Amino acid sequence: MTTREFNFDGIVGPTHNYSGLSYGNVASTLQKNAPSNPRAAALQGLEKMRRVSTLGIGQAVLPPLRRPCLTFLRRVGMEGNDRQIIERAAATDPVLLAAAFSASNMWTANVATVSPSADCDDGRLHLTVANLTSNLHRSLESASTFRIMQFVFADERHFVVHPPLPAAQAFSDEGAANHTRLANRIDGPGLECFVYGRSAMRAGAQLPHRFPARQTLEASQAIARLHQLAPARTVFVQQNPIAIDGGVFHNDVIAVGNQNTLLCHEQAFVDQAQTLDQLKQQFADECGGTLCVIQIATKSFSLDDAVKSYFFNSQLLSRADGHMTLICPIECKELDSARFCIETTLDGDNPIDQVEYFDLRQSMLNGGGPACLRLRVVLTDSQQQAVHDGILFSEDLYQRLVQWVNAHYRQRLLPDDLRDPRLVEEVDSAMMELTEILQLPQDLL
Ligand code: SUG
Repeated sequence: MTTREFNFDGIVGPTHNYSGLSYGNVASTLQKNAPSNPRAAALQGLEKMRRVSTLGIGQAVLPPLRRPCLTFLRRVGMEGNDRQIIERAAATDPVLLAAAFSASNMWTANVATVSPSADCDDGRLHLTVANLTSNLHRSLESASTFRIMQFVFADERHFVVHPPLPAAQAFSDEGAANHTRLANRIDGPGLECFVYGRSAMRAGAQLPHRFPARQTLEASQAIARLHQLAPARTVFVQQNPIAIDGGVFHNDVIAVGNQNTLLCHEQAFVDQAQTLDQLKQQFADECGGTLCVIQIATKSFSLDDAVKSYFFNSQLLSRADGHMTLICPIECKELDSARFCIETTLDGDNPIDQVEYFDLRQSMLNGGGPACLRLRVVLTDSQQQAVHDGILFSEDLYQRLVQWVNAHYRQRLLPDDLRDPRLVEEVDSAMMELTEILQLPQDLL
């Protein structure tokens, strides 16, 4: 074994539903109150993990969080026993109930930012759990995620797990969805590119008018300090506010990078030409070699189509032969302009020579494509041994999880069903069994 990229995918939770909770996320808003199929959602995610693991990429799973989050409902004044709390929340404020039930930690690209040990001054891998303060339902993830990450990456000789940044607007952080690591060699030092939507303290920056900018510059800078990154190998780039207003609520909806390749839309960044030149120069100076930038022009692929198809939310993976595969959502196959982009990318002079399509519609309808469902973690040989091994993907784990999903998950769920007391019982028994399958302590979930 050598240094490898692992993809930690979130197992979609049994309460996956469409409550329209994410303003600025077009799919989430359009899908509000439609029925979801949690079983199909979880199986679609597992299918993708299975395929990725056969491409030679490391694959691991992260568990769903126990829902509803009753501690939250109690903190906002819903009193009584568990059942009464749910009834009260349903009667007084169903949005709070939906937040408490959300399965949103399935999008693990948002749960943390990870810097591999080759980039960090102390030679350990650093991981900062995201506070996700931009949306109420997502902010409820961070405390539990922190405990899970501390358990999974427990060995302090190899890993440093930082708690979420202070839960203030100035430090609003959405994790790896706004962070790309570029490197010439996977085990060499990389260029860490942080993309922010706004600055909390600096006046004068261009801002979106319609939708909120979730990531702040101050959060990204704090993470770079915590991770002990060398300033020469760290870049802070502003996301184009026009893109945010067009529904690009995270940078990974408009750009994806892998090793020496960056694939992005023409409208991804502020001062794009200058930004890309700077990235190329720093890459050459700090990583050695040439950064291959594939820029897709607006005239052949509109911002709207990028958001509709989620082409840039594809996973870009290096295979053992040195070439790269794109794992695209099936929606890309169904849109002429996206297909055209894929064909020209495959034909171009760049490392990408293969594409595979996946049906992830259940997640896509809430604004989460292939790349949203995974957190990338580059692990050295000895770090791989140190990670909790109950979550490492194998054919056996896949089979057990499929069986578990089929036994416990509903095939239809409406936001209105969240008040059904039987749902809580179903989730509890599912989570109990999952802790056994993944060899996790019972009180972790
Ligand atoms: O934060 N959707 C998620 C989607 C996250 C996608 N992640 C990345 N781009 N990396 C979000 O907006 C919808 C929940 C609802 O409406 O029920 C939601 O949270």
